[in-house]
Amino acid sequence: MMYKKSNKLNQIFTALLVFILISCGKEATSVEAGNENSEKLSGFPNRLPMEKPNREMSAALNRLYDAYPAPKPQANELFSQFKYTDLKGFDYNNHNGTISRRDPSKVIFHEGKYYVWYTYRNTPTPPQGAKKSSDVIPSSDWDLAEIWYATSTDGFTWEEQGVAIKRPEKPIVGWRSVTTTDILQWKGKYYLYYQGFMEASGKRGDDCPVAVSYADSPNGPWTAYNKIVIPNGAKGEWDEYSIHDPYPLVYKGKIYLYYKSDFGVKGDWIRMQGLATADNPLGPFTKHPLNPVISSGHETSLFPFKQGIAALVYKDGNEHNTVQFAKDGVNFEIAAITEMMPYAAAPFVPDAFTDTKDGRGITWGLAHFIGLGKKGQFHSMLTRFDCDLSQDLNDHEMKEPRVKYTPEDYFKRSLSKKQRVRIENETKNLEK
Ligand code: AAL
Repeated sequence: MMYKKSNKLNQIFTALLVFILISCGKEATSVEAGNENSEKLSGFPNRLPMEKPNREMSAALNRLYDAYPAPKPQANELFSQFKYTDLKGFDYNNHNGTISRRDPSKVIFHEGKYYVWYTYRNTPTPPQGAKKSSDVIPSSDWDLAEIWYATSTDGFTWEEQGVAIKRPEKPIVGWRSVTTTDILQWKGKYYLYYQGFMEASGKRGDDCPVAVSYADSPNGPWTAYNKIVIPNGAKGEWDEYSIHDPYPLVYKGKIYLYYKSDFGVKGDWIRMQGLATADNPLGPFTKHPLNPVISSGHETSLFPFKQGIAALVYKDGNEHNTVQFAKDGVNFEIAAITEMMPYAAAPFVPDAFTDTKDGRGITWGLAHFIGLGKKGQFHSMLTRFDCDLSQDLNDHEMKEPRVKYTPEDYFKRSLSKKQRVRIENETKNLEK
């Protein structure tokens, strides 16, 4: 009996040993599959390799490794969700359209406070269009505007400080409106670049060049250079009419000023981004021969990232809703696809002006929401966004690719009357 028992136990022990060896073997195969020797498998491995496997793959799988910094968003340093917070400290006259704040500058930190500059419009009426505009009636949300600024100790509650750049006297550049500014720190001085309108926006288009003012302190006083510093392009060139959204960084020892232009025809504007570089903040600026350098976007925000420059490209063009990267600051590639991107994002970029060779990235900034108010009360307001596009943060919530929407978020985007009529007609045609 004992022999039988011990024999039985031996059989069980042997079977158990064989099971363990087989399962270890399988585990090794599947683990190996996740590593470099996946060619032993006929199918793509069941664990996503983090390095490009040595095997023939489809265009999509090759792109996963060749086009993006990582094969999944959770590991992609240039992918992020965006979250938003309403700001405290700004009054909008009950959102009746007479006060607007928009197109904020990058945020800087100086002597314990954050600073931001922005387009400030305070007019007796909301915008009335170019035909009805006058010396006091704005044509657009950014017509008859000044550049104001605000400070904050926490980035959420802001204290408006008042005007930084007033509209100069006619015919000085910007006499009609000074808008859409951005900040540069260079050799201990501060420079505000801004769009200088010499006619009400919308007469032909949104036509303007870029001007600049400078100061020894972010609190001013600001001295206007009173000359056009980024001129419009030559007749027939892509940036002939508008130089918008000036966005200076310091890169490769120079001022890299990115900007947008609207071109094409009214009602079918194409928007792309250009680059102009200079050794002196007051110019001369040299436009890059490869301009436009970004094929899409609108108010495009950029920041030093590793050895290159990253860009938040949203709103317009084939490549809207992308984060892009140029390892040379010029030739941008798509690094990530995302959504609910901040409008006119104005990030806090600690190394925007340090001529860094290892840009750390961004985690927050200001932006704007446009088109607020009831019909005929068009205005905009500033907001805060947060994200994880930083080498120094690993916020899993921001790296989650799924943005949760409610059914109400979808139903808000209802069919237009024209679309309903089209659909009804399609149904009627079926019955004939
Ligand atoms: C903004 C920017 C520029 C345009 C207008 C005000 O979003 O692109 O500044 O001129 O719209």
